[in-house]
Amino acid sequence: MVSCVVVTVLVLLLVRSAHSQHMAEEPCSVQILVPGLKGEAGEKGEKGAPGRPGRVGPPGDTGPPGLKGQKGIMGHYGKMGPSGFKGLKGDMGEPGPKGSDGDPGLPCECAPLRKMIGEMDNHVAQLSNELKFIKNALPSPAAVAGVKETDSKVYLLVKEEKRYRDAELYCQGRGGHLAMPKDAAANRAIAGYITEAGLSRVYIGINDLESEGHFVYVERSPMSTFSKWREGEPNNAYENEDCVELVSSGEWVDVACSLTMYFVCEFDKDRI
Ligand SMILES: [Ca+2]
Ligand SMILES: [Ca+2]
Repeated sequence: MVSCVVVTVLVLLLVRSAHSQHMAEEPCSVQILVPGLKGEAGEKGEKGAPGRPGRVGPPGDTGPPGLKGQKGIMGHYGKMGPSGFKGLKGDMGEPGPKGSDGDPGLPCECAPLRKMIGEMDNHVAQLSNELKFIKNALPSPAAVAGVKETDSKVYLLVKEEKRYRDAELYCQGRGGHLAMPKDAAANRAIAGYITEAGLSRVYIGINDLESEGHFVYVERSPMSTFSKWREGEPNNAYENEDCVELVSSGEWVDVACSLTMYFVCEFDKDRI
């Protein structure tokens, strides 16, 4: 009913003269709306709300390189690395200071023990000396077949071929002489030694260099009563045999001193 009234009012305003008779008789039958005349421009409205942000634009061209930045601060410590290889053993340090005296011992019947300990101390000292001697006497251990000792002597078999004089010089350089078997036991010891080493002959410290046919020990002491010449020796063959070799049987043979062969040195134990 309200819409009919509004429509009626509008129609009456716009086409009052032409249709006033019909409108009065049929109030809601006319449905035609006709636009009115253009009105005057309204007042400018208020500024609208800001629009939505536009779409992301395409990437720009790469610009020229920028200046180098400042050095950064130091980073954190890195992780600990794996262990290195074991180093070489260091030199032995200086001996430490002498320790304080120990507590006094308990009284006991230790005389036999003390004697035994004293003897052991002597043995140790003797062995230390011998070891020192051996180290000193063996500058080239590969050349030495070994060391043999009797009660009073140490024998050294040297597997370097030398002439008689050079062999003696070698032994003298180590505090000894070419071996001088002055009794059967010493002769057997030396002969056994060279047999064990698989050798057939070695120089020993006997010669007649100074007086033909008059043999002496290399240390120039006169010969003892002991001798062990092979049958037919010494024969001074070619009038040129003034030195002596000992063969594995233990017998002696005079030979030329210019021959080179292995030799045995001897050292007095009490001088080691
Ligand atoms: Ca001779
Ligand atoms: Ca001969």
